[in-house]
Amino acid sequence: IGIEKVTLSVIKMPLKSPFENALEKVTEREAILLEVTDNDGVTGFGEAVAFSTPWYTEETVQTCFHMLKDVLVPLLREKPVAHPKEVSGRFQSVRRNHMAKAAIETAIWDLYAKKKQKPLWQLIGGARDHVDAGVAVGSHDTAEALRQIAAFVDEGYKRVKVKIKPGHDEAFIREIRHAFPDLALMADANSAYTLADAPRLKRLDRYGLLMIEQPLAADDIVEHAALQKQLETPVCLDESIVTYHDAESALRLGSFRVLNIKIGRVGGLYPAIRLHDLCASRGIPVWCGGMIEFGVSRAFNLALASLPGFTIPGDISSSSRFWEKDIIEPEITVENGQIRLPDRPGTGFEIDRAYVEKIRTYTETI
Ligand code: OSB
Ligand code: MG
Repeated sequence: IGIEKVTLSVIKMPLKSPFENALEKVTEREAILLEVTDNDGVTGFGEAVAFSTPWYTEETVQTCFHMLKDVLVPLLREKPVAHPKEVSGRFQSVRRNHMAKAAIETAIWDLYAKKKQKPLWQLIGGARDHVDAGVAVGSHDTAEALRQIAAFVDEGYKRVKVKIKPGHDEAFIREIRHAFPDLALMADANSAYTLADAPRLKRLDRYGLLMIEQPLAADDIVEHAALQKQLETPVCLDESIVTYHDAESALRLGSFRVLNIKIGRVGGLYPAIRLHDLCASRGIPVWCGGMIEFGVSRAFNLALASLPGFTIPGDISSSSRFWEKDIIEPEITVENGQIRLPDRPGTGFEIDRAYVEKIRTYTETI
């Protein structure tokens, strides 16, 4: 695969309703849509999932744009790659910048799968043709969260995640559990607690949560291990695990019992598959995390979640969860709590180019 051209488009769209967590209230989403054309004229699409500001990780839309244009695409142009698995290795000399790397790496996977005339999920060893749908609720208002959960349960979602933070945890969870006694429910703290809060987190044990996601610092694995020893509820890591080495070290320490895998956070689809394989070999269940993303990134999440170790429903929701209209055709829909994997080549979705032009704020071909 030799790269002929890469078109970067910054797109921007308001969310249907604000998505709030311990760190940020997201009301509008900016992202970079990336189209790669190879020297046979085959194209692939990727999406950079960094936000406008660096609240979730250090990357932003602008840092991704710079890295892609000035560093990563030039590295790929030095010589062709035979397989998309090689792309993340080609970026070895570049530290971090995982979302920028993932944007181009995934585009090459899409392109490669199209060349092979195969659905991406089949190419990577997907084990199921449907994935269970799960959803994250981004409201700290109890009445509003209950209303949203009821609607999502009605739509068939099989797992619901809510956001907690100090002062907004036990009473909130108690009310949700009271209203939905059998719901597969979990809580994500986005690193809002410290180890001193362990007694307070311990009180959540009685609500039968599937897990508590990233309770402590975003770069911690040591204190999470200490916390896990005190909790019955499994600890799931998100922010803390960005490399394979992070996961190995955290497994050694016992810092988590479940892993959230996000393609953007870990630097690409191949690094995500390797994390899946590592966890599978240790009997650790994984699920696919979401980034309030557009359909291109969502489509890669679907393919990833078809792997056998993804045994817990992830943040894998319909296009309509966040958007009035998504950028892909057809849109992703949930039926009976599941999303069907496409049988077309690549990720299996087309881009609505006219619509992308409408919501585009900047574009450049390199
Ligand atoms: O912490 O998992 C997170 C959204 C943006 C950034 C980080 C996170 C989230 C979510 C929702 O929790 C994911 C989604 O449904 O897209
Ligand atoms: Mg999270």
